[in-house]
Amino acid sequence: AEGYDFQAIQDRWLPVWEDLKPFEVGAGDSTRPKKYVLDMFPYPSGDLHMGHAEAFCFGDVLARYWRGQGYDVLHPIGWDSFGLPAENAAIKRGVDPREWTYANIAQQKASFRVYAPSFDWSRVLHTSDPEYYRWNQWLFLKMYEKGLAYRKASWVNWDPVDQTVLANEQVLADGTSERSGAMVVKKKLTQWYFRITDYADRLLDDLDQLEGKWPTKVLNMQRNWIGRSRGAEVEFEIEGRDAKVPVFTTRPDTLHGATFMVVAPDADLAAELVADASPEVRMRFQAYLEQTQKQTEIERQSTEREKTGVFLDRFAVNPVNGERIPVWASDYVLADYGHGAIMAVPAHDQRDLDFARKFELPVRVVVDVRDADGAQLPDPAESGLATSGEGVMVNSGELDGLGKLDAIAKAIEVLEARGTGRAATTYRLRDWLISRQRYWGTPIPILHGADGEMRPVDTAVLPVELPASEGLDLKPKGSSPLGAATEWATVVDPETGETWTRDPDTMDTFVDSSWYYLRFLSATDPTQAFDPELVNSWGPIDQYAGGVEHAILHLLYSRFITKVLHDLGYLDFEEPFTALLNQGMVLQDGAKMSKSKGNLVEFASELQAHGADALRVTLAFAGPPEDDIDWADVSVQGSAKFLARAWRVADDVERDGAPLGTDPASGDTALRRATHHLLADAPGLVEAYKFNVLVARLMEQVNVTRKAIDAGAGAADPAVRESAEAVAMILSLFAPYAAEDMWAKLGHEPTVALAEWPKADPALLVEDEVTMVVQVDGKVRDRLTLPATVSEADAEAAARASAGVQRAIGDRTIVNVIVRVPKIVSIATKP
Ligand code: ANZ
Repeated sequence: AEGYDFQAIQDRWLPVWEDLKPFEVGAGDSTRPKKYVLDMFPYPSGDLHMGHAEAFCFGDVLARYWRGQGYDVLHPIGWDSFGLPAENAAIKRGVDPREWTYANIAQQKASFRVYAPSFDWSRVLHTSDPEYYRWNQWLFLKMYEKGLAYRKASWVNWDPVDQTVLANEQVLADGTSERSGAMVVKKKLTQWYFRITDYADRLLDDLDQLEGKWPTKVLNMQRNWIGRSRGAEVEFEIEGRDAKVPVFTTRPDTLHGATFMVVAPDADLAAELVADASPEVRMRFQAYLEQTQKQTEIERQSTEREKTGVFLDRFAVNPVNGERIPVWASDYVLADYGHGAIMAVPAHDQRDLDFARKFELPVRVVVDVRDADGAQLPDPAESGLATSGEGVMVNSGELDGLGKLDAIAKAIEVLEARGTGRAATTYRLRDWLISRQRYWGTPIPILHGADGEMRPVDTAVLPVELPASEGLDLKPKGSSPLGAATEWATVVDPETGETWTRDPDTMDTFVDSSWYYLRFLSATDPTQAFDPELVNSWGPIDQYAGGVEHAILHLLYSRFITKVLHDLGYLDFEEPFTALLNQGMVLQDGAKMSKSKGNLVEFASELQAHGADALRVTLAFAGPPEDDIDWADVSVQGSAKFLARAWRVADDVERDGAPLGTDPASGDTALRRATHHLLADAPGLVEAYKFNVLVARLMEQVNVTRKAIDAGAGAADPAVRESAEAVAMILSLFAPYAAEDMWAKLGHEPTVALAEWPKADPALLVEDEVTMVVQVDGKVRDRLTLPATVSEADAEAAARASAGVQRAIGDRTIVNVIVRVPKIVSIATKP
């Protein structure tokens, strides 16, 4: 027989699997329990890379595992194929984004086939197919109908390089675009939004259900992103203005200490307040506004920067004490948080104090804050340190003497009684900006009338197909290229003869990926987005796997859309992803791999050189899946050697082993124990994502099996066959080709992937050896190490033979022996 040859094995099994299609799940009429295992679908930006190799390896381990446990497993694959990179690449190379995209998809598909994740290939979807994005449009119209999709003019994040609007989530902490790296600026545009803020509470509260099933880090990132703040809304009268101005505060208890008001320069309110001011004030304000617009949100919130601002020459009235307080504009107040205006309490808020000291505004202490020794903290006006801690209220009328929580409750009560405020909650979360001024996306199915009227496209005529890119200038310019596709954009109503214009914008691709997991249940259904019955029987996703880069955006949007579809009556469940595994990154020499750094490990060449199995085993063995893997530290050759060793065990059994179906009971007990311990431990290891530990256990098992072959009756021992079968089944999670070949050598039909794992025999799991105590007349005289299965007679004999016991008995006569195997032997004597 030849040795282990990964290439020959791949060539042998790939066609068999393609023929068998073992991972296609049927119409759902099986009575077996179901698991839905999903890997975040790839973006077709080229061939697959090592990051894909890792992510899809882990997702596949889980999918294959559940099949081995007797589940029907749905494990589909699709492509997230709309989006900017396709368009940018197309612009650069002058090719059609469609062609570029589908060529990449074809390449990735070909690589996947060899890499062999256990996908159900009958359900493939591409979000850029009209058959898919038609349902994005359907979803949009459902949201529009419910008032959850709306248009508004607002300041948006503008990427001056890509010339497109970005969601807040796409602006990095340093104020640059996640896509182009350009410094993001603000621009006022009319855009489409999804009203995700209506769902803020549910999106936050339901995270508690995912505790222990999602990484804690991701749960916290979601919580911070939603950023719920509880407090009050307080209405301030502004002299010379009819409507009162609301502010949001988390500290209504400090209202008596509010000595001025600050408005965001870029809030509409600021412009309105200076409209009738002197030319000098207006000019100063205008200059300040322009300066503000150059700052990023991060810079504006920085506590390091010296405070700046302009007095608006207006006064507000503090509703609790009637005091007249000046109104300023400053960039540390953000236009789109709370109400874009604040009551400033300099004694107890550091930003306000810095501002008050800079512009010489009054500071009034209203909370008596003390240090640990009970000493009063220094006056903030002098120390420059605001006292934000807890204390007892002072200078605050009816609040005096109260502690923080009581004072907050009382303040809200007073405000409510006077009709000048109420309890309120604010969120950091903003509505989801979904329109993009780019070509390669889902057209927004809205028509605009000459008079500005909007009208949804009739769902019966969906999809609104993207026009061909030919003849369109795809270069970013701030308005969608689709606007120039005149023929496409112009729609004449056949009944009225009126002319309507199509909305030229396309949807954020996060819309596409927010519900794709539902489409896999009905991937080819031309009549509906998804079949609610199928979705409810398979969903929610039992196991989701993918990169931590999606910890906020994609997961939040999917959770939101799931809740919307639940509310619309389509889904029984409200959370899409029951469990989440985030894999680490594949690095090289401690750094992220990239072409420009020259440290790129090409997936295709690794696959070519080592084969799918060795790559997958290497990725699984490298460490806990959540950790980063440094490709410089791993040994693919080591994995290949292990696979060869495992394969040779089956090869030996094929030649000289016990025949298929031999009862293993007569086999070597030590080897059987090892096998059954492995079978017993494997499920827990997979479910705890300890894939590396399980691979190590497989290595151990192969070693003890080899030793048993060398030392004992060769491969003929039925315990060797039993071990080889267990190894093949468990190894199939990591090395499907080698495992299949072993399975065939062991006399089984393909495929090992559908073989149900045997349960461990509890009798073989008990400890091999135990410590038995021997007492003489109630005193412990010896401790003996004996097999756990020792017989009563053998136990008694061993006890009597013990030197310590014999010494204790001496010349006395034994009158009684009580044997309780395997724990104790108790001997009674008399003189
Ligand atoms: C008075 C006050 C007194 C405040 C005090 C804090 C401490 P979080 O917790 O982040 O929600 N604020 C409100 N709207 C703002 C805006 N648009 N831009 C900048 N700051 C704004 O913060 C809420 C607090 O941030 C609010 O409570 C308000 O200042 C400020 F001792 O009101 B506070």
